[in-house]
Amino acid sequence: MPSVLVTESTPIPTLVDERSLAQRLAPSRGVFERVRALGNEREVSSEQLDVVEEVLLRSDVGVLTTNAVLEELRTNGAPEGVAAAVRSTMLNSLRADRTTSTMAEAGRVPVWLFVGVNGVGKTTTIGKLAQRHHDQGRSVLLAAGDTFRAAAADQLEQWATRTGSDIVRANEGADPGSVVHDAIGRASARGVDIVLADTAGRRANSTNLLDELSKVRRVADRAPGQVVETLLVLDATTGQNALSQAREFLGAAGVTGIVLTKLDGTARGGIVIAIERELEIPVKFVGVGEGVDDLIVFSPAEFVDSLLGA
Ligand SMILES: Nc1nc2c(ncn2[C@@H]2O[C@H](COP(=O)(O)OP(=O)(O)OP(=O)(O)O)[C@@H](O)[C@H]2O)c(=O)[nH]1
Ligand SMILES: [Mg+2]
Repeated sequence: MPSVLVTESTPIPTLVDERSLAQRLAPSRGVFERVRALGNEREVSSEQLDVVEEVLLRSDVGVLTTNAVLEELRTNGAPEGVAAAVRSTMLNSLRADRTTSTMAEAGRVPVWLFVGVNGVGKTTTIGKLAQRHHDQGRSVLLAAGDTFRAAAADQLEQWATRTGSDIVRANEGADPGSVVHDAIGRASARGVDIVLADTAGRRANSTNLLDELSKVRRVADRAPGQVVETLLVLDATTGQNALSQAREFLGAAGVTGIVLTKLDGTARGGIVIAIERELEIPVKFVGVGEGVDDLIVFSPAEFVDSLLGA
């Protein structure tokens, strides 16, 4: 059994945000205002096409989707309004299967592994998801695989306390693979339903972060563990940088889905579409605030409506 260090920690305050998704995404919605204001024309003027192009590019939707929207408007016009035409073309580019798995083979413990560079919101996302799993009746164990600094495990422990989850942590500098290994052993012995494993976003020495993640992943995927989701966490406020970061992680980590955080803090919310289309990995959750409830299962219709709806 691992040695579990238990420390007193201040609980994370409960922030309840009653605002609608459109209100939370107000900065991104603001960018689309000029498109919402365009009328319904059988033929869309070149001035209107310019507005659409400028708005889509400003919102970081990406060139591919922008061109698809312009093509649609040139070919079919906008009998139901430009906003409606843009809405449906954007929706068409978000058709990925975004189901998540919480089931492992018989006798094995399902593991969700979280990867991404530092500061993107991995630990916060784990806390929010721990709550979500609890609400769905699952017991949760958090694995503090970020051993880069002691504060990382402290932060995860606050979320464990807050969400009533078990936690396995080790001292700063410990081998992340062995923390995850111990966590899975404990979860298996106790019949825990799911393990959520945190990882570091940086390394103290020259050892390659991606090599370390591959190693952690191998350990986590060995019986009695089974990695059923590897979620790459990206910060929406970093725009196109998030895309280039993602490309580095994809190969090494076997990513099954993306969590896009801080969508509430950017006017470039269209990055969701660029990320999914260019990486061909589904966006499974989006973060829209710092509170425990501020993580939503990504729903294309709800998202596009919050930008373009009345
Ligand atoms: N506004 C907003 N803030 C968020 C969201 N998700 C995370 N944050 C904040 O982003 C900051 C970094 O989050 P962490 O969860 O510590 O990030 P991390 O990836 O674990 O970082 P490292 O442990 O340094 O690798 C914290 O202040 C979080 O509260 C979100 O969806 N919206
Ligand atoms: Mg962290």
